[in-house]
Amino acid sequence: MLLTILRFPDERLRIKASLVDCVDEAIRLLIDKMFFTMYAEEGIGLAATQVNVHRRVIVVDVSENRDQPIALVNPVITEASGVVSYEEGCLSVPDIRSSIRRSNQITLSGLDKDGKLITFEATGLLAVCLQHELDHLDGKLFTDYLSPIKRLRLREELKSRYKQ
Ligand code: K1U
Ligand code: ZN
Repeated sequence: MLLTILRFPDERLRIKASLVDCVDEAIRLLIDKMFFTMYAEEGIGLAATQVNVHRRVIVVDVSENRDQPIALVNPVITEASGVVSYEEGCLSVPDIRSSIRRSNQITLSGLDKDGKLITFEATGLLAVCLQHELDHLDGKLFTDYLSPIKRLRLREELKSRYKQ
């Protein structure tokens, strides 16, 4: 049930995910496995790209009690406003955190587990997490937003870690 999470700098994290044409049993099984993996790894979100499935599926749960799961298929941001900075982490880039600026309020549409179209607004951490997961589906990592100097420092840090 536990899926393997791809780790930076795995090039498969850069693959752009394709649209899901039908929310069938296989997609529902993938969603269940993604939730299991996200909770097991103590994440607040996970994109299918991170588990080497290149389809547009994400799961998130930013609630304190870990009891407000949201699964979205083919998610699209239709409106975005405001700016917020949040210290982000990523299950594909372990032990690295960095402050990233994103929209503070978004409107999102997508299909739920039953293939029903849903639209909702998100603010704060939920908005940040959803944007982070949508980026994964486009092959983008939060480290791509860092300044060249911060990215260089990160590369050095990861290089020394992999040497040990
Ligand atoms: O997509 C992922 O790699 C999961 C990632 C999502 C995320 C975290 C923070 C900001 C934006 C998106 C994580 O869940 S990493 C774990 C983590 O950083 C965290 C865990 C609990 C509360 C807050 C952050
Ligand atoms: Zn991530």
